[in-house]
Amino acid sequence: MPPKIDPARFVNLQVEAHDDGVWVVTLNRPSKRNALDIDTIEELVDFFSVAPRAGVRAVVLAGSGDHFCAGLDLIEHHDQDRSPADFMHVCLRWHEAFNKMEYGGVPIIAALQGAVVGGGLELASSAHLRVMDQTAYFALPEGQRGLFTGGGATIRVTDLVGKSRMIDMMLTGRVYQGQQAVEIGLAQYIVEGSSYDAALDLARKAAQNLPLSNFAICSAVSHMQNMSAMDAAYAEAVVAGVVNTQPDARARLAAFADKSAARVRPNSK
Ligand code: 1HE
Repeated sequence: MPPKIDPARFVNLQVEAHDDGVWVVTLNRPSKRNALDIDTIEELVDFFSVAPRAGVRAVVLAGSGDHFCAGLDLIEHHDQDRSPADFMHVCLRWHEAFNKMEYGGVPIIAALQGAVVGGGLELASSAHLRVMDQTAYFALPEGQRGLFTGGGATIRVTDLVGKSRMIDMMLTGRVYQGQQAVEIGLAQYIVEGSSYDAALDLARKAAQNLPLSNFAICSAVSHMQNMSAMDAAYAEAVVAGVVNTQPDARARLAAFADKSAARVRPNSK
């Protein structure tokens, strides 16, 4: 029996099933600007551990209120006065959650507004696509707080923007927003209206692909990035062997052959 997700189990996240297998996961501590405390991280681990086996076809990841996420819960961190080993284990739980997201095979579209900062940017960069509205801004204020990134920014944010920009953001607290944030790769879409509506549209579109294709897109690409070119080419061939012969693809290929399938055309002007 495939596992089921019970939305009532979640407290710091609001978890809702929509139609077409699209789920919406919303960070739900707006009074704390959705800062990531340990309970929220555990709920993310929970949801994203089960989602790939529970028929979830795409996820919109959102934050409630005016800000997507203020990063590490600095008050919890201050109050707990953690030892190095304690904080290492905190970071390992963040990695558990974010690796489940990036490598889980379920498309995740982040809907961004307001602050996407520190660990909030680490969370957003674990999604497969980022959609920002006009209020969204990105920063890594760790340097100014006497901290360092611990939730994967050195890997994922560097992947998005490159090493020099990443170091600049950390050293100087540089903030990116608007079109420039898209140009440097922090977001893939910027919209005039609600980033949530736009992310939901993209999630619905992605959910129409066959799940095995999406699994490969949202898992294999990341794994292959970690391999040598030789190994990645080999792994790609193996994944394509499985995906491109899946029985569910036959109907789509038949529709192309009998000319009933949509053709790829340029966007209308
Ligand atoms: C928080 C947090 C937080 C707000 N942890 N409680 N992240 C940062 O350095 C970002 C810190 N936060 C901010 O810069 C601002 O709060 C915001 C730009 C996000 C929002 O500003 P604003 O004016 O709307 O809100 P505020 O008045 O600053 O905060 C409202 C409440 O949210 C307040 O709580 P209250 O109980 O006094 O009302 C704040 O304490 C609370 N709050 N941000 C805890 N981050 C694995 S390593 C990752 C490393 C990092 O992520 S470093 C963190 C970087």
